[in-house]
This record gives sequence, structure tokens and C-alpha cells, in this order.
Amino acid sequence: MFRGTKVVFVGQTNVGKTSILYRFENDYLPETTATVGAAFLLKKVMINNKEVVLHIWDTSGQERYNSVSKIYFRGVGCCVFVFDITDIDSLNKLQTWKRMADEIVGDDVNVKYILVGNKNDRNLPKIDFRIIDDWSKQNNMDKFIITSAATGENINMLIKEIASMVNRNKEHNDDTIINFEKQNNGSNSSYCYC
Ligand SMILES: Nc1nc2c(ncn2[C@@H]2O[C@H](COP(=O)(O)OP(=O)(O)OP(=O)(O)O)[C@@H](O)[C@H]2O)c(=O)[nH]1
Ligand SMILES: [Mg+2]
Repeated sequence: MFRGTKVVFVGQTNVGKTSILYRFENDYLPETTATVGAAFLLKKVMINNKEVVLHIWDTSGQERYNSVSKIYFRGVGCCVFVFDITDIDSLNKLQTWKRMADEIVGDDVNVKYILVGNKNDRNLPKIDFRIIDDWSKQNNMDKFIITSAATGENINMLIKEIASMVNRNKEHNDDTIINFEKQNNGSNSSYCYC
């Protein structure tokens, strides 16, 4: 049995969810392959001298897995919605996952929503900020962060922000206790495919 908070990363295939998670605390980005179903990672982050444990589900954005994605929102403390900042379709497509979150999470104000515009390094026109801002407001995002897994821009900041948001919540609520079958071997970061 683990103490910690469940976090789910969702978004269209190829937007860079796995790359973002890989890039955290690593100074390079290996070539990734499309995630099959979902992958589980355990991350431990220090916030104000306190260890915050994140149980992260890195889901597949491929449409054939959409029907199962919903289950990953159960018991979640933070949902991270990732799009490619040079691809408006990937922003619009996030509506699919937001609807799933609404169905499962409902109006639980303890659940935090973060919008992430990845691939900021790409030398292509970026989506108009007003469009992103409108989407963010209409969908009740708590935060919008621009990242690049390729250069590392804001990656460590994003993971620390997630940890700090859930940590603030915990100051008001007891830790969520999550029972997972697969256990981490105690390292700060692990990756397993489920
Ligand atoms: N230029 C650029 N490429 C990126 C960035 N992040 C990821 N990529 C590339 O985009 C491709 C897809 O990245 P993944 O991390 O596998 O995408 P994903 O969202 O996990 O995709 P699924 O697992 O299929 O849902 C890979 O070739 C990455 O190298 C980025 O910030 N900038
Ligand atoms: Mg992936």
C-alpha cells in the first residue's frame, strides 16, 4: 500500500506526454514509442522539505484506447491535459478527455487541472494565446504551463507545480491512500507498463 496522490496525463497521441515525464530530472530526451494502454510512474518530489509522492498514469492518446482512458480518472488528485502548442487540433481534442474527467470527477474542487502546451521549441506558428486562454477558462483549468520536452523548458517546474498543488490540498485533506499491485523498488523514479 502506498501513500501519495494519483495524477493522470492525457492528450492526443504524439503531443509528448511520455517525453515530458521522461525529461523530468533527465538532461536528455530519448526517442519514445507510442504508449500502449497506459504506463505507471512513481515520482517523489521535495516541496518545502516535505516529500510528496505522485502516482502518475501516462495514458495513450491513441483513439483505440479512448474508451479505457476514463478509468484513469478514478480517485485522481490532479489531471494534466497536454497538447502540442503548434497544433490546434490537439487542443480541441482535449475536450474528449475533459468530458471523461467531468463524468468521473464531477465538481470535486479538490481535483486540480493543469493545461500543458508542449513542443514550444518547434519552429512553427503557435496557437493564438487567446484561443488557449478561452479553452482554459471554459474548462476550469487551474494553471496553464508552456513546456518543451526537447529543450527541457519548464519540465521540472511542471512536475514541482503538480506536487505543490497536491501538497497544498493535502494540508486540508488526509493523504489519499492508493492500493497498487505493482510496487516501486524505492528509487525516486520508476517506469512500468501496465
Ligand atoms: N520538437 C519536439 N518534439 C517533441 C517534444 N516532446 C515530444 N516530442 C516528440 O514527439 C513524439 C511523440 O512523443 P511522445 O512523448 O511519445 O508522445 P505521447 O503524447 O506520449 O504519445 P502517445 O503515447 O501515443 O499518446 C516523439 O518523437 C518525441 O520525441 C517537444 O517538446 N518538442
Ligand atoms: Mg506516450
